[in-house]
Amino acid sequence: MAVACTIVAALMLATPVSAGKTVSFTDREGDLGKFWWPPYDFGNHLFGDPMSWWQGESPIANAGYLDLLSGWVSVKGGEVTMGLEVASPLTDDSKLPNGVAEVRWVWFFYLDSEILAMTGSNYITYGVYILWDGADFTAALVDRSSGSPPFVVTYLDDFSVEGTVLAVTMSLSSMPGVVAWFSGSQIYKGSPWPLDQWPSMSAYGAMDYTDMQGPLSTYYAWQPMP
Ligand SMILES: [Ca+2]
Repeated sequence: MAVACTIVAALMLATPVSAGKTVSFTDREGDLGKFWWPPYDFGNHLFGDPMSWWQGESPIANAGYLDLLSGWVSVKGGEVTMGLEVASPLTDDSKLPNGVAEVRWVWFFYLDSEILAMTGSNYITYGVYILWDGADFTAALVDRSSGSPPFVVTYLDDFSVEGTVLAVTMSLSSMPGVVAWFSGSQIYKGSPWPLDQWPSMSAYGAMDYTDMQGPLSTYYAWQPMP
């Protein structure tokens, strides 16, 4: 009986996998505003050495909805779904941290397979964003394949923010040739840069980027596409 139950459970677990392909990651909890440096000396920081972007206890550091715990990209048929799980739920009562104008949760997609070895371009050809100005959530795909602004911004209807999970679904054909991705959360004080322009680092804060995974050979923790 126990064996039969095990087989049934295995079949049930196998079902979602056979319905599509997924690549996922996990990330430390409580690491907002910290960057876990790669295994070589970079700016005098060695692997495992968390560098904080600010000093002391900032209210931003308590915004758990910016703290990534896991994320994934799934491909099924012609659609790609990307998700992020964060540490604290987003509710009707959630507020932006003091002094923050906008929050962005992002999935960056790359065309260059060499990026996985950090020998090629790190040009972010496609970016998918969920944006929150403290009142409304929107989602958008930014296509920078032209190489120069104004870039093509497509607002996406098929997205969700439910508790601790944010997700976006869109056509995979909107990002032809992508081979790698990683995720992060960002804050903007003052005016966030317009999505159709080059990213501006002024007023920008990188809150949480994917922890290094597996062989720690890259600056960022790029994942392969499913
Ligand atoms: Ca985290």
